[in-house]
Amino acid sequence: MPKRALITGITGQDGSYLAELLLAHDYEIHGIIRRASSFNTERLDHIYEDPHNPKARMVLHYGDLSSSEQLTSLIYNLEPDEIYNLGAQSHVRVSFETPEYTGNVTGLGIVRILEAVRRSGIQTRFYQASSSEMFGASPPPQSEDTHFHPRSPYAVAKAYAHWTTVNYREAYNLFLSCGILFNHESPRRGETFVTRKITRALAKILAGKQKVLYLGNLDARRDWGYAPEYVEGMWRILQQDESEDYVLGTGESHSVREFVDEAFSYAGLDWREYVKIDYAYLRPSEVDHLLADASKARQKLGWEPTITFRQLVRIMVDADLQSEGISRAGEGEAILKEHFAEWHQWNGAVSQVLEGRRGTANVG
Ligand code: NDP
Ligand code: GDR
Repeated sequence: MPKRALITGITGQDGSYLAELLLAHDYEIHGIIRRASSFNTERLDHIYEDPHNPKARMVLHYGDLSSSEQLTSLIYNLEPDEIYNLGAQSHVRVSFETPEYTGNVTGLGIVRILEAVRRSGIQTRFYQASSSEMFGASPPPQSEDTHFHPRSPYAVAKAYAHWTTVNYREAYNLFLSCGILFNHESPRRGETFVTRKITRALAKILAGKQKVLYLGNLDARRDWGYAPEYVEGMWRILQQDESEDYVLGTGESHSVREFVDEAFSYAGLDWREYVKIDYAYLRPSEVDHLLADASKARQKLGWEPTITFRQLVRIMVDADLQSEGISRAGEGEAILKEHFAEWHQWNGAVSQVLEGRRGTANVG
């Protein structure tokens, strides 16, 4: 019998990579998607299967983390072997404008799922997408033992969800694990997160469609890794004998300024001629420096990211140049071919998603 997984947030960056990984491991996948007035499944188009096909191994269901009606019935009816809770209002800056909504979805959503798991009595393994943002103002490096000091409504909501997961594990002896993931990026990263905003703007500047890139705080430092490697870490966390929490990150941090510099110089431009500061992008309270100590994951999961900061930038720049129809420098493609021969390939998943933004994988 193939394992059955339920994924919230399947239409997001991580959800789409995780779906690919689990399909490669022969899982049957069920994903929860939100109803929208336009297609919101473009990251899944390349793996979409017609639900009329009885052999389809990926099925999408409408639902929302702000309501338990669909979450509960799916958990009762599907009895998944594994549940990955990746759904969230995940934008930190936006959470200052929508603190109540963010608390409801990113925080309280977990209770809706865990109550269904507890009450149904099913034997499932559960993964919670916790975040390095929970460390906030705690000085680097940050590990599983570092004190949480959240600095945004998003991070407060994630800390609530994290401690709820820990509490349900201790109180009800359930298999519930949290991955405390540091920033991870890819060509599928949402366009308003800073890395993708930079690589996308760079491509548009080269295409003659944009003149200026407006950014906020260039001094913030993040530990940036490559997303497909992180979803593999999520999966490994649920394959362990014991449920525990793990930090995943590269152990190297760079400033936003360094990211801009690396991207623009790779494309042969001087970023100072194009970047301007817009104070609207500053946050009421900022997280200055995140740097992972992922030694526990290295030792217990055998997990270690291989894509470096420089390589990550090249992968993302190449992908955005390609989607603007500009011939790319080509290093990104070579890096991916070398590192991901099996389930994640440049000429399979990544480029198809970039080129085929059609949104055909609807369920209605
Ligand atoms: P994305 O923002 O790309 O994806 C978020 C997903 O959640 C989307 O599928 C989105 O659906 C869905 N979602 C949003 N609101 C709701 C809702 N009310 N009900 C149901 N689903 C909803 O995030 P990532 O893929 O980057 O991240 C995955 C998870 O990991 C998130 O929980 C994020 O907070 C967390 N995380 C991410 C890190 C990163 O660096 N990427 C680091 C640490 C944690 P839709 O497509 O319709 O918007
Ligand atoms: P982050 O990611 O807040 O770390 O959360 P983001 O890319 O939004 O910001 C990183 C840093 O860049 C600075 N910055 C800007 N950010 C954005 N978005 N837009 C700008 O124009 C800009 N200019 C400078 C920010 O101030 C910040 O310091 C991400 C999300 O994926 C979360 O869901 C996840 O939990 C954490 O990473 C780990």
